[in-house]
Amino acid sequence: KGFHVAIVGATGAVGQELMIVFQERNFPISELTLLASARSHGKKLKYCGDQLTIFEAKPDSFQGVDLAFFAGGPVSKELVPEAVKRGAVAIDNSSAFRLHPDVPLVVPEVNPDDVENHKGIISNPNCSTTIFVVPLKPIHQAARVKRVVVTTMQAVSGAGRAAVDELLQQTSQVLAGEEVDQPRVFDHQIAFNLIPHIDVFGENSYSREEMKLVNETRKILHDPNIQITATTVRVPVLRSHSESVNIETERELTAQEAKEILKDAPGVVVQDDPDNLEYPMPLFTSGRDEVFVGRIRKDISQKQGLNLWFVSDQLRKGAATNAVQIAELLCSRNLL
Ligand code: 11C
Repeated sequence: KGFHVAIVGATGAVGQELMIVFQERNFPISELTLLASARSHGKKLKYCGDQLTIFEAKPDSFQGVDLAFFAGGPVSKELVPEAVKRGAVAIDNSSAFRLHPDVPLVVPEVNPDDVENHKGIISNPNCSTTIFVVPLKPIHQAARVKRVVVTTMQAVSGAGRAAVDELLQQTSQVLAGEEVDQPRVFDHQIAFNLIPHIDVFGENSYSREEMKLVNETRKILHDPNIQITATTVRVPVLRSHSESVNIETERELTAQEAKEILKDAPGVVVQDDPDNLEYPMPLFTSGRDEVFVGRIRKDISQKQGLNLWFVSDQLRKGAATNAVQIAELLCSRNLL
């Protein structure tokens, strides 16, 4: 026996990845309803050998659905409450409800107990936050993290399938010596460039993506005092976000101690042997579910400081895998 599952945003990068992760993890599904915008209504997608028809997502689409996965985007705000009203539990990958006090924001390796009090909605954090907190939590537990300076290098697929096409198209145009088309997804050419701007800027001059790292991390770690400052950068990488992380802890940790802590941490793979050219890179983390950590070293500018490098597939651990892990957690605790 399984659940009647719906995916809202089935045609997008995260929706597609959800379908792969369900199959890989053998998630118990008795019926799968694929929902998307009106544009995709009537199209078909293959799942486990069957051709499934996509329907336009509407409030009544959730009749009889046990578990609704929202891949992200503005549609969540309206349709997540409609799904819950009809008896579904919603796992939402949009930013709409993440900071709401009644909505748990969950990374199963970090704060699994937060699912206990859910009221129908569980939020999946922003991809850069999920990748950030998986290794940060064990260090926080061991030595209390006081302050973090993080710079992200985010793959274009974080902005969806059209962004991937834009990078590929611009790259081939540059290589062919042609004029590059006017960008549609990003504000500037992304091929052979870096853009220090993800999501809109707020009044404090930080972008919304940067403030998500601050506010979501505080909520997940249950620590409103942790000081975080972030710069988020879009890079011409197809898949996997990277993060350069400087941590100041209350108790001093040696690099070796930090390495030992991270080796034992759930969801983390330490890949740190610079002499043999071993460090995490997006080319090799894509398609994997763990957060890879390397370049673990003392911050030579302060005693309580460490520098680290995190890389993880943001469509997997940063989105689809984390959402399915939340669903597995709900099943194992009889919370569905
Ligand atoms: C990106 N992190 O890489 C963004 C995408 O709040 O779920 C996800 C935005 C979010 O562009």
